[in-house]
Amino acid sequence: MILHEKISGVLPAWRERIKNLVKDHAEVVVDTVTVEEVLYGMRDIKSLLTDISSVDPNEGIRFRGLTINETLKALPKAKGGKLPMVGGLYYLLLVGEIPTKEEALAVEQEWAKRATVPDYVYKMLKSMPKDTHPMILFSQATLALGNESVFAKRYQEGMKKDVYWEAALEDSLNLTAKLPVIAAFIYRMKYFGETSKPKYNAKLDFGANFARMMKVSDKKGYADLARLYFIIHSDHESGNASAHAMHLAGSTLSDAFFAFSASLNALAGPLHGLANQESLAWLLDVKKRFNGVPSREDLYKFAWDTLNGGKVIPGYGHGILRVIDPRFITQLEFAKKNFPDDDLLKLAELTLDVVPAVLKEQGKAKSPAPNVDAISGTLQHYYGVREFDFYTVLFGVGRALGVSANYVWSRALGMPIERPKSLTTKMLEDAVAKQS
Ligand code: NMX
Ligand code: MLT
Repeated sequence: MILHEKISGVLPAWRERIKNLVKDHAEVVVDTVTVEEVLYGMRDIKSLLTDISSVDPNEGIRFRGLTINETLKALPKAKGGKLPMVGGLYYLLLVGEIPTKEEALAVEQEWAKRATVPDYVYKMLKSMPKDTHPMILFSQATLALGNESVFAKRYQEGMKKDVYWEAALEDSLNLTAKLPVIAAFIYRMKYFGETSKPKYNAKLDFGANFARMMKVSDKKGYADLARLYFIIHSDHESGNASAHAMHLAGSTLSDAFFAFSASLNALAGPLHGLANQESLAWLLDVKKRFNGVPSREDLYKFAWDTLNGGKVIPGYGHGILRVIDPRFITQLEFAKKNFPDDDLLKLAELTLDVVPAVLKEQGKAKSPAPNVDAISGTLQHYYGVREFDFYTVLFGVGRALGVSANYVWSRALGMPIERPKSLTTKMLEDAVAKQS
């Protein structure tokens, strides 16, 4: 299998680099820890290693060194579409090189071979109460797939540490192949009462398959939106909650299914991935209240009412970004190109004009700029996916690509169990007293 071959090729030199860092430079200081950082979500402490992506606070994401625009330009395009194959992105994340068309297609073919979801997963999903949140269903299905984990089985058989990554890669390919099928099944079952199993078509790529299985391709272009969506949501370095949750669970040698379920459980919070559902709900509330796109003044007042009600304005602010999220800009450009006259798009643009000003006036948020979630729902809404409590599942399908690539590399580089040290309040006060 091509990914296995390619990673095997680059791995020895990478292991050597890590070995040398530990052997010769173990005591070099990379960062210091302040009281604020201990008390404030460990925000800026540099303490995680990843080569899959990195985020500069003033620029945004780079996948293996490439900005979003460079990534979209460099990756081979899907047949019949304007955007790249998701398989090419997975190759880039895992291998660190831009794939040829054949290499991207080889990943797509691996997925097609592995896309069958076991019957017991469908049965389990069908047995849940109808009002279950889609993220609960999605996380449960992911966890259930662990029954087939290659890693767990080989570990029990005494697998050697230096080949953990091979089993991790097998599990990651099996997991990522099945996620679009499970997500589409949850969508059709929950909102349309359909319980037939979606069929993956080996002649189509990941994005086109997803569009077909969701059955929302009434407007042309949903396959391209799916490709764009999964690519830009794939990774955001290692410290965000969903990536970190997967890394932490995986560091105990939990298999990729356990670890990804943990990742989804972190993504499901309103301060993280669930903000995409909240953000569209907020825009729709505005539209309903003012019977369409309001005036700037009305929107300004509405935004202040949200803040005065003790709520956050979803889709705005960020843990580390200090500029407009480039993932927001990419989606805005896609929307302006494909449906410039949409009312919700106009409202999202007006919000971009008003909300940062309101947040600045309030003076609390470190960044008043929009993040990825401020507009992703607007795009889904246009193409007919209007059941907004489903949106975080879409985020999860994309996020699986990055966090599973990290999971494979963490096993390949022999990353140990993660275990930071905690302090009591008294210890912290003592540390302060000692230095004052
Ligand atoms: N609306 C209202 N208040 C905000 C917002 C916002 N959009 N963003 C930050 N603040 C507040 C924040 O609640 C905090 O208040 P307090 O001191 O009372 O606790 C203060 O500003 C300082 O927060 P920051 O240091 O700027 O932000 P932090 O790093 O703690 O949190 C987020 C980052 C993303 C959780 C925060 O900006 C937020 O809640 N945004 C809205 C939810 C959202 O869009 N989340 C999705 C993020 C992207 N993703 O996909 O994960
Ligand atoms: C993400 O994509 O994970 C979010 O932007 C949150 C983050 O990076 O902290």
